[in-house]
Amino acid sequence: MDLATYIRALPKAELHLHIEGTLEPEMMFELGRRNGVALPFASVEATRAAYAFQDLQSFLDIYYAGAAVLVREEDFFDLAWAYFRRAAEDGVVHAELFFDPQTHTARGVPFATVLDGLERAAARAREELGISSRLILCFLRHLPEAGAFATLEEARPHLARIHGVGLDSSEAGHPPSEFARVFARCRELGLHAVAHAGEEGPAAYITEALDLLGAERVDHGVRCLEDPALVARLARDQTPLTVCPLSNLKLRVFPTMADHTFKRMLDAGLRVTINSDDPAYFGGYVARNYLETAEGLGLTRKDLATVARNSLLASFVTDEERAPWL
Ligand code: ES4
Ligand code: ZN
Repeated sequence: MDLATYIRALPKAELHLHIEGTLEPEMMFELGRRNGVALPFASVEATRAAYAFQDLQSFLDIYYAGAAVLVREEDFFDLAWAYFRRAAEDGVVHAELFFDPQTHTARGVPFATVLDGLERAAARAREELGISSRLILCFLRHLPEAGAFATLEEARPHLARIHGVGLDSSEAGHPPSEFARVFARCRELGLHAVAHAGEEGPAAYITEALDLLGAERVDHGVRCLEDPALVARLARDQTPLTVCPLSNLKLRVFPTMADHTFKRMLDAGLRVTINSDDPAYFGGYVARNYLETAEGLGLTRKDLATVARNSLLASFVTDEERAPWL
């Protein structure tokens, strides 16, 4: 069996996936036409050509511009349904999807429109593809705490449909501490908590995410190796880290795959997982992330099976739901 086939056959959970980051240029143009939203690109080809990023911010500028074509419930359905179909091909049995309500409500799209479309796709994925899923609402950290609190208020009537909260967008200069109060409120409401930390920001932001936000998983977390005491803590507690190797290359966190710290993190006994982040922008869905990481860092099939198993253990499903996958 070749390596790509082996990887696809591993049952895996995808835990770090921004649904807005699965918007392929073809769909971007189709929805733009459908909704009369003009795009800053001349064609699908010109769009792909513009995906040469310098850093996280240069990506986010394009990512938020693209998301403007998402207007109606069926747009969110089409987006998420396309993702689930693609994920099924990669052997994903469970997905925990991030969504960024502020990106949409700021344009006048109702919170419920976003949620209804995503949920309808999730229900169909469960039924037709056998993929279970959860929704994780992300607060945009480049916006003030008040915006996060306002978003939580909008989410309140829908909390039965939202499993957790996360923190994303521009990391540098936006430490987790700024969102400690809103995360405390979310945890009181029974929501799970995760946060992007240690992607471009320092290891200290990972510690803050754990101590001040109560993060149960760290999204990215690749800069943890800069703090040996933090690594020891993450290993002791088996805190899951949702690493996104192709994202890290596209956003120049590491110059080449050979420079990526994933293998060192795995060898340090950390509960690392592999995820696609924003696959339409970063050049690969989850199985390609596994494959390129394995090829670049010499991961064995046993390593890859450990990583896939980590993803199932790190998901927010109940032990009952998890049992058949393990
Ligand atoms: C993101 Cl790669 C990444 N980092 C932070 N925030 C994000 N939102 C979407 N993709
Ligand atoms: Zn991310």
